[in-house]
Amino acid sequence: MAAASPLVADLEWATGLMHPGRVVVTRRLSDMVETYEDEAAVAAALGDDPLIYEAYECEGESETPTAPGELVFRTTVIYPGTIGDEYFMTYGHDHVRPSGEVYMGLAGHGQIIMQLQSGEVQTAEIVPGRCVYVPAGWSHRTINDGGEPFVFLAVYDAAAGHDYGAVATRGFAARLYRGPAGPQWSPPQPTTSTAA
Ligand code: PAN
Ligand code: ZN
Repeated sequence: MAAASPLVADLEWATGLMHPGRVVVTRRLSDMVETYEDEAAVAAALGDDPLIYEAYECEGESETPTAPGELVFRTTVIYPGTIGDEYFMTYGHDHVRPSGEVYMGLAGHGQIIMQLQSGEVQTAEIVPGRCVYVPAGWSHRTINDGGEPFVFLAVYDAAAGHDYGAVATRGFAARLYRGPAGPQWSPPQPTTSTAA
């Protein structure tokens, strides 16, 4: 197999846009109605069909690599908003080929939920500059619980593949709601912070 070519791109931290870059994911509410619990709120919001999130990759002279051993880097912007009491979030997925991933916050405020097949859940807040390692085998979803676009960078195995089936079937074991005192996990999750 021919060697992949080096890629160079500039990131706009506030928007996630890459230069040169291209949109690789666009999800509106109509693409993910089953994600939200409040069916009446979904039905009411479907008229406007809000843009929930987009993802970008850089555009090089060659294709995005897919070979094992190569890496892909991608930015995601989740727009601010709620459907009922749930914040705008990504669909969430598993990697087809078990492989880890590094997330880094660039702008805004969000949270990530990670879940093993056993049902064990871990959550973490993501703020600009914070890195989260998602080990192999953990399904993952990110949520914008702030009032600004939540932007992050993800770096992962080019051969990882994205499997949305398990998340579609069993969802995640915890949901993040907009509560009177701010974002609230149900069931409650321990507050995660960086190691001291
Ligand atoms: C991310 C996600 C991105 C969009 O780059 O693919 O945030 O989320 P969904 O793939 O769940 O729609 C990542 O985790 N890549 O592996
Ligand atoms: Zn992933």
